[in-house]
Amino acid sequence: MDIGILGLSASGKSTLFTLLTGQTPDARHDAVTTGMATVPDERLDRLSALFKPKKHTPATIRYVDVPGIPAEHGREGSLNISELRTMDVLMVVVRAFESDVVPHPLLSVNPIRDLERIEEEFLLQDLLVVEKRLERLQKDLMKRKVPELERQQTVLRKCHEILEEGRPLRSVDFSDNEEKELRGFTFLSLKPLLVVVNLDEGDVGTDPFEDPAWAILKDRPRMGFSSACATLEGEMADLDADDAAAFMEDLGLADRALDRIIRDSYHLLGLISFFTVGEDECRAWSIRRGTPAVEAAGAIHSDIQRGFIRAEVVPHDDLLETGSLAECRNNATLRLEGKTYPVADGDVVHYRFNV
Ligand SMILES: Nc1nc2c(ncn2[C@@H]2O[C@H](COP(=O)(O)OP(=O)(O)OP(=O)(O)O)[C@@H](O)[C@H]2O)c(=O)[nH]1
Ligand SMILES: [Mg+2]
Repeated sequence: MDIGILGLSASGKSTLFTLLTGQTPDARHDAVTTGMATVPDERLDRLSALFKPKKHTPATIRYVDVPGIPAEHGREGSLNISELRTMDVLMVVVRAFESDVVPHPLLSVNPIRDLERIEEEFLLQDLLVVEKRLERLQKDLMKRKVPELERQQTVLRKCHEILEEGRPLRSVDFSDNEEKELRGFTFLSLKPLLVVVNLDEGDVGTDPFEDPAWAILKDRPRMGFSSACATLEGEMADLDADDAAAFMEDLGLADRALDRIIRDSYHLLGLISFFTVGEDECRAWSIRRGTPAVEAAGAIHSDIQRGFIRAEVVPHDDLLETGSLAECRNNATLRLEGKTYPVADGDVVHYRFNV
């Protein structure tokens, strides 16, 4: 599960990547760097405060810093396509900060224009893939009718129409079967998209998306919208927790922009968390929404999945309220669930298994 960070050059991608992951990107121009970010979760923090475990293990997600899209002479070069195709979510950093020291590659600051350029590039790349495949299919189907290929042709024709209209594929509700057909093509405009506006220092605390110009873009499904001022976040990262809190209060900021970006990323990846608790470790595990209990066990260990007997499940807030698993057993907030139970976000799960 990877989130690719992309955008025009000098938009602040690497600065944000470092703040999110603590990793310094490789300085080589074409290098790709990967780093992990911790998913902030106050539910897990509260469970750890209750159990005082030896180990506290939050969920993590992976970011990939992809080299910038050059925009020389007002025209961007091609995207680093092969890197982006393997990503699950794309995070586009668009620049809203002014700087004489670091000129914008297009010489003026306009985040909506930059986002639209990148989205156009996605559409173009997807269109190329669709057209090439449709051509091939037509040839093959002339020779021999194959039902599978005909199905693929139907879906790709639909995609072609959407892309020609200038709409990203993620804006369409495909059926499960259609989605299966499309999976292998790794279309860029089908991937969930997180837009991060890198704010000017002077605009910290304002919401850039209130500008009506964002309205059409904001209506699109499977997109997230966040903003941060990378330089300010960098300054805050150097402060200790108390000073950072005071600093944020001075600026009237309710929460950390980086935390919001990570939470939005997690959400766009389609992930939820369940917890395991105890004196040894309190830990968050990432699964897709709707994952059955037996499969979720596999996130912890394949033995637990293989030897699954039952899952003991209690919502985290019930556990926090009663204060112990034993008490939850007594008051029946702790339930026994079978293999098919879809684990819910925030469940505390204790597996019984036998191998
Ligand atoms: N004033 C200001 N400068 C910023 C901000 N974010 C990044 N910068 C500066 O912009 C320059 C480029 O930042 P990077 O993070 O390297 O940008 P990038 O998008 O990774 O650039 P490429 O990898 O070359 O495409 C650096 O000098 C940063 O210090 C910001 O919020 N405000
Ligand atoms: Mg960079």
